Amino acid sequence: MTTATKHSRPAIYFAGAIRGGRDDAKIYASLIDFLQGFGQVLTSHVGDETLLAEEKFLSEGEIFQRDMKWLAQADLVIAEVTTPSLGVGYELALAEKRGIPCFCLFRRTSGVSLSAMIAGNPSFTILPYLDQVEAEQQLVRIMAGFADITIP
Ligand code: 6K6
Repeated sequence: MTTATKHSRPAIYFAGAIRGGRDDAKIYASLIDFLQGFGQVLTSHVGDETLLAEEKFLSEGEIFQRDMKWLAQADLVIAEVTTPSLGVGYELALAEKRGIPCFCLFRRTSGVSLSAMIAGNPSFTILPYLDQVEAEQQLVRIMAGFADITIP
């Protein structure tokens, strides 16, 4: 388990595919909802199913600058990596370089072959899961390392 400074509301950068594909948007939303019980999710819009329609209100440069500002504030990154995404890969690489702990949720029955650049990177903790219940069990264990909570 990663040793980290514990906060009452750790800042969580949740990463999930946007232009990489929105098939898992509902899953992201459920995971974000759950994580909000443990800390502040800086990127809750990643689970918003209307996100792509709203993109026109921000330039790509503004989206990039805003996300980079949030990443700099993050205590940890939790990425759902089942749907491959260039943006998520970029965020993970940057977080790794900055020493921010990264956890990658991966749906093990998806039939997707996870990139070796993620699966083979010892800096990333891969969290395989089947469904929301299993993902939540994984997340409780992770968040216990960052938030002032007691696991029953
Ligand atoms: C809606 C309203 C404002 O901006 C939007 C849409 N675009 C994005 N908004 C926020 N974060 C984004 C946006 N596009 C990509 N990202 C970041 O890259 C997110 O933090 C995701 O984790 C990741 C997704 O990358 P792609 O390559 O799948 O788009």
